[in-house]
Amino acid sequence: MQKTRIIVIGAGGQIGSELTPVLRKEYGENNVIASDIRSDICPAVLEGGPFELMDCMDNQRLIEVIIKHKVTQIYHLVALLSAVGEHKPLMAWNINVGSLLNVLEIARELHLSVFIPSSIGVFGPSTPKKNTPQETIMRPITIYGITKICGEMLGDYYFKKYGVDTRGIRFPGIISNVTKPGGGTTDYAVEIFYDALQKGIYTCYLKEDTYLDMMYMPDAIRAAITLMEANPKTLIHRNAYNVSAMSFCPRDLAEEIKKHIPTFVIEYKPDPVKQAIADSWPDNMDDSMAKKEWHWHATYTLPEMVKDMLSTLKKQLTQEEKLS
Ligand code: AKB
Repeated sequence: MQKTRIIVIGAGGQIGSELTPVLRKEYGENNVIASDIRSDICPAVLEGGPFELMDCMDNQRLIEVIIKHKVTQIYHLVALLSAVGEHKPLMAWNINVGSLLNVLEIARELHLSVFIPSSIGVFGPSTPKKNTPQETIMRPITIYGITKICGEMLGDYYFKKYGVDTRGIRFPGIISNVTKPGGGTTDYAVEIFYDALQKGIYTCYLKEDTYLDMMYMPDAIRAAITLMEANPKTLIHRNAYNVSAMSFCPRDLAEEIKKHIPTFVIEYKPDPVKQAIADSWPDNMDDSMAKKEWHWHATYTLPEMVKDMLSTLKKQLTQEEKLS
C-alpha cells in the first residue's frame, strides 16, 4: 500500500498550527509537509518537519511541491473568513474558490485525496436555526458562505465526476489557544479569554443572547483526521458533514469564565455586520450523519473547554511576560 504523505496548505493558520503537529506525531514528521504563504508562523509548525513557503494561488509551485514530496493527501486550510470577506468580497472569492480549484485539479491529475473545510457559514436566514439538518435550505448571505457552499459542491463534483477522494466538515466556531483566528464572526469566543486574563473586561461585538455552534480545537482536529481516515465505503455525505460540540451565547460563556475569574466583566457593543452574519447562522447543528457514517463524537463540553482554555492561556501568558 502507498505510504500516506500529507501536505497542510495554510499550516500557519488557526487550524493548521495545531493540526500539523498532531499529524506529524501520527504519520511521522517527515511525512507531513507544512506550507504557508508566510514564514513568520508558529515555531512548532515551521521547525517540526518539512516546510515549504508557497502561495497556493501559484499553480506551478503547488505542483512542484506536491511532486517533490510525493504527497498523497492534502489538507487545504486556506480561506478568508466571514467578517473580513464582507469587506473584501472579490479577494474572498479568488482565494477561497480559486485556490481550491487549483488543489482539486492537481488532486485529479495525481490521484490525491483532499480535506476541504466547510463551515456553519454555508447556512442562511431561511435555514432552520435549531438542530439544523445535514440536508436543508442553504441560502448564505455572506460571500464567505457562498464560497464555502461552492467548495462543498466542487468537492462532490470532483468526487462524482473524476473519483477524487474529497471529504469535508462544516466546522462551527473553533476555540483555540495557539494561533488566534482572524476575520471571523465567531472570533469573540477566543478573544474573550485573552481579555479576561489580561484586562479583566471584554467588549463583545455580538449581542449577549446570540447562540452559535462552537467547538474546542482538540475536537476539531480529531474530527478532520477521523474523517480522512474513515472507510470511504461508509461515507455518503462527503461534502460536507455537520459536526457539533457545544452551543452557547456570549452571556453563557461569560458566566462560565466568571466561575474561574469572579471579577470578570463583559459589556456588549454589537457590530452590525458581524451581528447580521451571526443571526443568519444556526444555533446548533444536527450531526447525526457524521455520528452514523464515521462515528463522530465531541469530547469537550463548555465547562471543560473554559477550564482548559484558561489554564493553558494563563501558563502561556505568564511565560511570555517572563520572556519580555
Ligand atoms: C467564521 O466565523 O468566519 C469562522 C466560521 C464559523 O467559519 N470561524
